[in-house]
Parts: sequence; C-alpha cells; structure tokens
Amino acid sequence: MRTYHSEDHRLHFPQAELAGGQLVTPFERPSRVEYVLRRLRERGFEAPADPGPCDLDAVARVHAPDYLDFLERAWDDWVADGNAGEIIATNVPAPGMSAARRPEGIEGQVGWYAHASETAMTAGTWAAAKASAACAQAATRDVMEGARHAFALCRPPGHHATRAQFGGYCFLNNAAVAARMLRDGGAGRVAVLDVDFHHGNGTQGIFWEDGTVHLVSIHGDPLHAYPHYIGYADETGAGDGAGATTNLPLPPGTPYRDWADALDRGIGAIRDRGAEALVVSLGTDAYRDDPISFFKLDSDDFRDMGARVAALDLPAVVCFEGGYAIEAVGVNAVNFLEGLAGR
Ligand code: SP5
Ligand code: ZN
Repeated sequence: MRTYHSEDHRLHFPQAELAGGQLVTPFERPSRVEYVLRRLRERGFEAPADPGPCDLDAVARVHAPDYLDFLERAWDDWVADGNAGEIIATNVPAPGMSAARRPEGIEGQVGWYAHASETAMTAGTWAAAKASAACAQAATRDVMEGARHAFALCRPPGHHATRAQFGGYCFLNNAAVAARMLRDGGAGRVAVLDVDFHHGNGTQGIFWEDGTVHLVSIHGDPLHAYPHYIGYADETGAGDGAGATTNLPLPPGTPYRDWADALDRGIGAIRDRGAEALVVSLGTDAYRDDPISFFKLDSDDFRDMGARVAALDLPAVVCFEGGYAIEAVGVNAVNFLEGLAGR
C-alpha cells in the first residue's frame, strides 16, 4: 500500500484553540503526523511519497469558489486589518440574523466562512490545507490506476469542512475531494465510510443531494458530542441523495462490541447501495484514551476494524482525519491499515 505525506503540513500550527473557555495548544498539532510516520516505518510500509502539487480544479469540484478565494487571502486581509493574533471567528450569522449579504470586512467574513470557533487560521494554513488535499489526490490517483488501497496522511484533517465553511480543525474536505475524483474518473457509485469519532458533517453536506456518493458516518451522538447540531440518524439525504446518507450515532462510553455492530450495519448499507470504490475517513479518536472523545476502542480494535472494511472487497482511498491521544494515534492508524491490507 502506497502512502502519501507532505512536510508542508507543518505550515499550519496555530498556537491557540478555544477549549473549555481557555486558549490552549491545539489538540490537532503537527506531532500527530510524526507518530503515524514512525509506526509506518516500524511496520515496514514503504517510505511515504510526496504528493506533488494540489490540483485546485479537483478541490473546486466540492468547494465554492468564493470560499477558496477567502482561504487564499484571509491571512493577508486579517493582518492588513490590524489584527495581531491568529484568525479566530468571534461573531457568526446565527439564526435570526441576516445571512443575505456577505460582509466586506475580513472580521465579518471570517464568521461567515466559519462554523466553529475552536479552529484558528495562520499564515501557513492555506498552503498546508492544499498539501493535505494533494495527499488525498495522489492516493486517489493510485487507486484510479488500479492500486487496491492507498493511504493519504492528510493534515490538517478534512471531514468537517463543508462546501463553503471551515471548522473542526478542517479547511478542505480531503475525503470529499477523493470521492468526487473517483466519480469523475468513472466509478458509478462511491461510498465514504467515516470512522472518525466526530460526525462527518462536511462530507454529509457536500453529498447531501447526491445519490451516487453514499456517506456512512459512525460517531458520538450529537446530543453529547461535537458538531452538536448535525449527525442524527434521521438525516438520510434529500432529492437525488435521499437514502444516500447513513448516520450511526452512538452514546458516551460505547465499547468496540457495540461500535463494531454499527460498523457491520454501515458495511451492509454500503453493499446494498452497490459502491464500486470506497473512501475511508480514518480518524482514530474513537480510541479509549482520546482527550476529547468518549468511545472505548482499544488499539487492537482498529486492526479488526480494518479487516471488516477489507471484507467489503472494494478499492479504497484512506484519508487520515482526527485522533488526539498523540502517541497512540500512530499505532491505531497503522493497525487499521494492516487490518485493511490483511497483514
Ligand atoms: C477532525 C476532528 O476530529 N475534529 C474534531 C473537532 C472537535 N472540536 C471541538 C472539540 C470540543 C471538545 N470538547 C471536549 C470536552 C472534553 N471534556
Ligand atoms: Zn474527530
């Protein structure tokens, strides 16, 4: 299995995350990637390849042009406006306000393009987000050219990024870019299996009315978990996409036994819809010691998870997402990949 990684992920390293009313060092930090690289090396995976440049046309297939323009110029506009700190959304167009006119000033625009305020942007965020998407694109090209599996060590993650909003540590939706590329490359139906602890709200929104891309997301029940206002089981898609979203929310304390039952239901749903290719949003934050999550998976469970996914017998692009129990992140991600590869 080829793996893709870009050192440019380091260009995104905000100092601040608003968590529990404090500014803390972000959970989503560069060292996460180091632990995955180390375990890949230890387990005999071939050295990660550089993905090459990001194909912005492929990104624009799932993101709005004005949003991409915002990401590109946000830092310069923010600095020109006299702001000394990192970009953090303070005010947002909440229900009851008018979202009819996009503000002209950068402060108003930041809130316009954000759906969460834990996520800061810095000078290098746009470059890092493009490098992350480039990893997903390179892995997807591999699979389109006949590889069985490929792994994109994406950072920053992507599955919370919607068509025109950032948040949840995500800016470009790498898994959505991959799924769109697979469709454009000729796959009639694609499934995105999102095993990150958090609901894949961005992916859900992007393919909400698309019956050809089936999202299955297993996640902490939004009654108790971020992103809080989306991810319920009764959200199943609309229009042509009716029935092509499968949400499997699970309660606090869920052990692997129950989690795996949900996975088997999700896998059954993917089989029923007849996917020809698979994208996996591989977050490892369902792990028992994750600092911001509440499932109880052990490291070995990620290997079993990979083996169950392998039984779908589909070509698969695996995109790295969340996971914040820093040292275990590498073990868990690589366990999944070994399970998938049947090792
Ligand atoms: C990609 C990904 O995993 N993004 C996750 C974004 C989560 N952001 C909000 C986290 C709020 C955590 N609150 C934790 C309370 C722990 N007691
Ligand atoms: Zn997550």
